[in-house]
Amino acid sequence: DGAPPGAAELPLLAVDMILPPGEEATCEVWHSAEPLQSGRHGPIRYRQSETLLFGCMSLDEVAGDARPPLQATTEAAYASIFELLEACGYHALRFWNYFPAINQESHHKERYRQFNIGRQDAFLAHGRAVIGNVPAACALGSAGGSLHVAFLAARADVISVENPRQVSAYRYPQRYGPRSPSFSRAALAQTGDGRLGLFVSGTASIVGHATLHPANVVAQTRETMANIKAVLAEANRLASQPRFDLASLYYKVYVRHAADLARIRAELAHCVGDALKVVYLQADVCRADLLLEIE
Ligand code: 3EB
Repeated sequence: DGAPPGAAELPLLAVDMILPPGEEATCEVWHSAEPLQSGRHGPIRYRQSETLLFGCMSLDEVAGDARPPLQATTEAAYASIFELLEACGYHALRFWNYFPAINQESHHKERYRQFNIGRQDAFLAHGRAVIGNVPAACALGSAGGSLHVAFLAARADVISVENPRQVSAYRYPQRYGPRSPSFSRAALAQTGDGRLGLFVSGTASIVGHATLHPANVVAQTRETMANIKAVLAEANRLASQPRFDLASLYYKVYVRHAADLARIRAELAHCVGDALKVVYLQADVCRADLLLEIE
């Protein structure tokens, strides 16, 4: 009751993620003032305007060949996305990846590493760069269910942003996995209102390529915010006018241990001030020693 006509056609993802105590259930809605059209391509449901396309899919992990099911399913998910983007001429801008047991090992590999292999194989199979001009992303552990991938793509060119404090993720050394993750620290693109939008990737307490402050959640929060600040400075340099600052962002904070939430909240309020717009979720982060990730 009250659902708008065509709601079944809307690209909607329901991700199984635990709400920390005291937090309210949240729906994230991307809206546009432009006319929108719905479409489907394989497992993808999407909605597009002249400037942007948002799509998503949920895929069960199924074994088909010798590859770990998560790796094969990830490759299939990204292959359908790239087919769609090639057909309509949009540029990948930002990906959201959610799947259960992200730090668990199966098939002699951590599942996040299996995911990275499937993702990179799809990039390579579609002739896409895996260094340099790659989209922004995040990858989090859900509480259960399928592999969920959501994405935004832009009609115009996308500008990838890196963080001078961090080794680019696509150049991480092998000790973090046989294939580097294919994502940039942020991406800039024109949005429908004629402005440049900034989409910041999941950001954590990593400097160089190493995790800093492994058991200190307050220090990890502070380091993560220093990284976001550095990404903003780099985005402002590339956008050639200073316009993004910590107070203007919308934050989503993935917290590994709900018990850390009060300390993270206090540190974030200290870094950003009263203008802070934030949603907190409980999720596993893709390195076992990371206690939070902020996008
Ligand atoms: C990091 O900086 C933390 O694999 O898509 C952040 C954002 C992280 C995106 C991804 C992983 C991803 O390496 C983890």
